[in-house]
Amino acid sequence: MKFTKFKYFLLITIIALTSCDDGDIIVSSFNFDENTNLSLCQQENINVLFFVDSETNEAISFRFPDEDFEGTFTGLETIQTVEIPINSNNQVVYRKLSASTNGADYFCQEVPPSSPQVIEEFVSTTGGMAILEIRISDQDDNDGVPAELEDINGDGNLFNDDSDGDGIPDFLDTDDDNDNVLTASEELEALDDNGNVITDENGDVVYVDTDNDGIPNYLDDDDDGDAVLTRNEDLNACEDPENPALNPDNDLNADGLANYLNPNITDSFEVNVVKRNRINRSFFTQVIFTDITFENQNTGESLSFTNFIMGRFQTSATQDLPFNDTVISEDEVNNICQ
Ligand SMILES: [Ca+2]
Ligand SMILES: [Ca+2]
Ligand SMILES: [Ca+2]
Ligand SMILES: [Ca+2]
Repeated sequence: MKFTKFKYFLLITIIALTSCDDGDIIVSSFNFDENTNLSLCQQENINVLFFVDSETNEAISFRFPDEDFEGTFTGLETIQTVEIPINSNNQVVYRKLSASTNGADYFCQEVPPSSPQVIEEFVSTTGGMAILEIRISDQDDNDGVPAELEDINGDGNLFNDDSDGDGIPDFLDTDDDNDNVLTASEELEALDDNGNVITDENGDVVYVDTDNDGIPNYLDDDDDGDAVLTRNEDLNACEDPENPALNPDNDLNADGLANYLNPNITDSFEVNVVKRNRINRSFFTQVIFTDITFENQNTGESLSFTNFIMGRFQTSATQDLPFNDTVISEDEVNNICQ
């Protein structure tokens, strides 16, 4: 038999009532929905998404071997749907337990503990599909420039603005001009003589533009306009050759100003690499099963669902962009001091 998520609570309640006539203690509800907060644990290459309801002592888990499940998050650009067939390797297990348990303790070990006891168990049979819809719920470079102001062409699409052409859109780029001075250190608000923040005709903040070339410093790869790239005004980059600093901001001249902001100092040292672009991203994964059948391990009774929503899994990670081999390696950075 098949029924939708709207009906399964009612139907299982009927089963429960019917079964009680036989003297069985069946109290399952399968009461999970899109807001059920799932956790993930990993054993070797096995992933387990799980949830334990501490009030009803119901536990649901989805075990699936996938060596690179976390890699899905690393390379994710917008949204991705992962489909996993349900079979003897990829199983969904529903359990009613005799007492409460810490889900991580219960699921994240090779052999589940003998206590609490399993009162009732349904295991998925072969057939049907797990659908993991993964999307980015939050990402920002937190560089101090509001995301809407990093929409340089103003078309409402944050992904097609890449001022320095490094493949990382400005709103995710911690160094928007690739000059090795992080935007967070460069996007200084311009102040008038009274110390008030200057705004343009739209009311937007005006940022400091040292060489007055119309390009604010955080988007200008030659901030002082002396024809030496800011990235190469990093004379002390190799003070510690094992750990190149990549920071033009700490090359101060006698007046206390950094060389890259002083057009009278044009000494240069070639630095042909850029800092890593490291940001925090959050992900939201909705876990749904389609055309899935569960079998009661004691009675053999089966339950089928057209759509069974297990819940949602949320995680966040610190990641280096862009997601290809143009990410600067430690070797490349060290080579500038050879
Ligand atoms: Ca940025
Ligand atoms: Ca910069
Ligand atoms: Ca700059
Ligand atoms: Ca310069």
